[in-house]
Amino acid sequence: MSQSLLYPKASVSRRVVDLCGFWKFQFDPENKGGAEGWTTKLPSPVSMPVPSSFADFFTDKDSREYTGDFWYETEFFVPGEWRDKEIGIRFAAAAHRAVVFVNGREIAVHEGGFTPFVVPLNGAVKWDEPNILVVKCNNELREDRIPVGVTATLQNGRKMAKPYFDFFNYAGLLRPVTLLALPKEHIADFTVRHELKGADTLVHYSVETTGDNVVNLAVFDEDGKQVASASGKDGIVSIDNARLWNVRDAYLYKFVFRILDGSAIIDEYSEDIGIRTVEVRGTDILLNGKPVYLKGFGKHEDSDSNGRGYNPAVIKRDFELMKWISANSFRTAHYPYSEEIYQMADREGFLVIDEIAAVGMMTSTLNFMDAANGKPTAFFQKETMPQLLQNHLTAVEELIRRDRNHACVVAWCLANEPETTDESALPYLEKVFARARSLDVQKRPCTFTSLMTATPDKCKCVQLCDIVCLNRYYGWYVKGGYEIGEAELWFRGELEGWRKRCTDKPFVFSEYGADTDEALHKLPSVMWSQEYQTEYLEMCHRVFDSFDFIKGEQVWNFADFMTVEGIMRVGGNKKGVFTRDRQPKAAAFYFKNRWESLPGDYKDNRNKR
Ligand code: GCB
Repeated sequence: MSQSLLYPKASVSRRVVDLCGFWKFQFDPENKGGAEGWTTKLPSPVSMPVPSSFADFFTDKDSREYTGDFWYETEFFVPGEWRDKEIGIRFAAAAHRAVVFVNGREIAVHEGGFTPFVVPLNGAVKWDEPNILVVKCNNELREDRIPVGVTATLQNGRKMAKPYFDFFNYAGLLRPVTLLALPKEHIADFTVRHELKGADTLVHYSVETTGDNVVNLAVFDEDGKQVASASGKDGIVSIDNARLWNVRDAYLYKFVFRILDGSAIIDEYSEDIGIRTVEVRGTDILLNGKPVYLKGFGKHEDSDSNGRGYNPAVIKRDFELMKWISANSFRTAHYPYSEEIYQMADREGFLVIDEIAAVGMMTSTLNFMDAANGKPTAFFQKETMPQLLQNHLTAVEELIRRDRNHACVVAWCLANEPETTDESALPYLEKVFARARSLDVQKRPCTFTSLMTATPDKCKCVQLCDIVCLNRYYGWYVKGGYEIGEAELWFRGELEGWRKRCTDKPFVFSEYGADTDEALHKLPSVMWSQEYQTEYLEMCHRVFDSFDFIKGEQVWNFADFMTVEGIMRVGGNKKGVFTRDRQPKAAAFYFKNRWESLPGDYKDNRNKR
């Protein structure tokens, strides 16, 4: 069971119990929990909601900035009638690492704060009795783990996170925790790959189970009518006149997988699947063979009080705002998001560039400051690289296994702004790209986002990308304010360079943006004012509109978000088109106007090849 990352769903054969609620919680600054028996009982806990990030609940700085080990405790009950089942606890996300104890016994360790893991429980639980679940988490940043940073120890002995990235290091049991009971023989995983052959739609599927009984697949349309079926662990279903999944026009078929013993159902698992193809051809991104232009955002999972904790209300609001503004896509900067976000994107027809938590891959301790100056940091030459690569590859596997069946996922973003100005990045990233390509049966495009200083003459790795994603800040970090006219010339100059270097790839602006105070209005504009944000965006779009290989714009950021404190940030990063509490800045109305008027296949180049 521990291998299965399938979303927890009850069915005729499966049981799911939600373990969320208030748990006990305690910081362990002296690292003494293990020696003092906290594995069965926390000595002086406070209550803590699960899921959540702990940082923004407390009123003192030591708690907000807390870095080190912290412990959770709760109780759960396992009914005796589950004795013949395989049972486990599923953590949807424990940032950044966790050790799990049941009734005092260590039963699992997991590294990586943004992907799920299941802890098998048989053998460790007491049936028909309460069981004690204790989780030791740790949120220290290191150069051999993702996201990358370091942990400093202050003179008073307290630890402090020094991220190489520009978002607050929120941590904790960020997403739901569930108790699962599955039949011993169960569906562990499956993949689907879609093929459009004239009027025929073929779905190639492959199911992994823990036994040898027969597997059946039945496919139902949205009215509940069965439209196809097949038998066998691997096979093809053909759907006549299939309604394809499209941008902002989603259609989801229900795929029901069953393990059967004669007519008896041993296990049943179902998933809503959108049928579509995605590919890159020349400078086009094609969905179902038709070009698409990405309009949208780089986002964060970030909200008031709950930090990076799962927040269904904010998820709902974000999708409503994205629909209102006429966006069609977003990037999950800078880590895999909650599974429910991809489910909603599937349902609403949004295109997602799915990013891994490989962020901070250059030594840069002050938000973005070092990243902008171009000074080499020899990041990929550090001795921590072999270990970092191992963790990175495991994270790629977990990301792709978790998300590969979502129609919304149209590309994998395998790193944010790695230091690709240095040759040493190439062998590292080659391995990461090779792993991703080998795991995705849909062969979705792979990319990384390119750092500002990795210009066409300096980037050593862009050839790995199927779509080139540029993070560029001309008019903000480079030549901002009154110099914006020069910024535009520099910007155009760089793009001319790219036109020469990559003649046959689509480009997407995965970041561009200007910090903006929601209360500041200035005539004439100055940097930080709402007027400047719009002028800056107009300049960027003028540039994008004049290069036909640019196939998308995802502005940084959807909403203001929290970062470390410091001279670069005023209460966080303010590049949001919306405020942190999800209200529009002036730029939101500007975007609405622009995106409503851009056709879905804007810059269709097919007839020019
Ligand atoms: C970037 C980073 C992003 C930052 C952004 C900024 O290039 O990828 O994490 O928040 O710049 O606002 O500086």
